Amino acid sequence: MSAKIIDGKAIAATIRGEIKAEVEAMKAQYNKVPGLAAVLVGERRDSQTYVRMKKRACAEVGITSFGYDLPGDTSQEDLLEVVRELNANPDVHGILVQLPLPDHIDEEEILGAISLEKDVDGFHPLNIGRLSMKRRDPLFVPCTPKGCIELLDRTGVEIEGKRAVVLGRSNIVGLPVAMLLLHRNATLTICHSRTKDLPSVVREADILVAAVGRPEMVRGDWVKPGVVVIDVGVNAVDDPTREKGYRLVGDVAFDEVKEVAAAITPVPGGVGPMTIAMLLRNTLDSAKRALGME
Ligand code: NAP
Ligand code: L37
Repeated sequence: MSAKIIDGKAIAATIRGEIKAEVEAMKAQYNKVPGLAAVLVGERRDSQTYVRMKKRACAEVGITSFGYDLPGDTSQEDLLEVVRELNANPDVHGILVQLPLPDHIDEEEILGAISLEKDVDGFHPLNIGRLSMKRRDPLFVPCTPKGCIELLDRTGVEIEGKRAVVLGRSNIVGLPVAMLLLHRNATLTICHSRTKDLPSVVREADILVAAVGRPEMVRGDWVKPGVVVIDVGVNAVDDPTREKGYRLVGDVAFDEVKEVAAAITPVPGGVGPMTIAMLLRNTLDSAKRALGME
C-alpha cells in the first residue's frame, strides 16, 4: 500500500488564506498591517531564493516586507545597527535575519540583539530557552519546527504517546522540533552523526522527522510499516535532464519509503512552504500583540 502524501504546499496555501483574511480584518479595524523585515547578509544563492520567496508570500497576504540586502563583508557593528533600527521601527513587527550568517559575524550576539517581541524566527536565546523548558511560553516558536507540527496536526496524526525519532540536532531544526514533540508528549529519540546503527533506531519510530541534509539517506528498509514521515531535508542533486541542471530531494528516499509509511511529506512541496507560512503566522501574531488584539 502506498502512503498518504502530506501536501504541504496545499496546507500552506490554506494557512496563507487564513492569514490574509486576518490581515484584512486588522486593516479594516486598525488601519494597520503587519510588517516583516528580512535581513540577508552576503550572496548565498539558497538564502537569496528563500528570502525572495518570503517577501513574495508577504505580498500575497498583505504583510508589508522591508528587505535589507547587505554585502557579505558587513561588519558586526553595522549589522547590529540595522537590527537596532528595526527594533525601534513601529511599522516592523517581525525581524528575520536569514541564517547562516558569514563566518566573521557573531551569530549569537546578533540574534540576542533582536527585540524579543519581534523575534519571529524564534532564535533569540530567551525564546529558545523558554522553548526548552516546561510551561514556559516562548513568544515565538521557530518556523520550520512549528511547520512540522502543524503538518502533523492538520493531517490528524496523534503525537501523544508515540515514539518519535528526530534525525539531526541543529539549532534551527532538529533541536527545536524535538522540544516541540516532547512538549506534545511523544517519547523522543534524537539521532546525529555519532549515532550507532541508525537504521535500527529509525525503525522504532511511529513519527520520523528527518533533518540531516543528506540526500535520500533514509531507505525503505529503515522504517517501520505505518510510520509517519516528515522530511525536512532540501538537497540539490545533479540532474542533467532538468533545465536548471539539478533537482531537489529530501533526506528520505521518497519512492521507497512511501511504500512502507502511512504518510509522508514530499520534497519539494512538503515542509518548505510550511516554513514560510509559519513565518507569516508569527509576523501576524506579533502585530496583533503590538495592537493589543490578543
Ligand atoms: P545542519 O545544521 O547541517 O545539521 C545537520 C544535523 O544532521 C546535525 O545534527 C548532524 O549531526 C546530523 N547529521 C549529519 N549527517 C548525519 C548522518 N550521516 N547521520 C546522522 N546524522 C547526521 O542542517 P540543518 O540546518 O538542520 O538542515 C537540515 C536539512 O534541512 C538540510 O537539508 C536543510 O536544507 C533542510 N532545511 C529545510 C528547511 C525547510 O524549511 N524545509 C529549513 C531549514 C533547513 P551532528 O550534530 O553530529 O553534526
Ligand atoms: N525562518 N528559515 C528561517 N530562518 C532562517 O534563518 N535559514 C533560515 C530558514 N530557512 C529557510 O528559509 N528554509 C527554507 C527551505 C525551503 C523552503 C523555504 C525555506 C521552500 O519553500 N522550499 C520549497 C522549494 C524551493 C525551491 O524550489 O528552491 C519546497 O517546496 O520545499
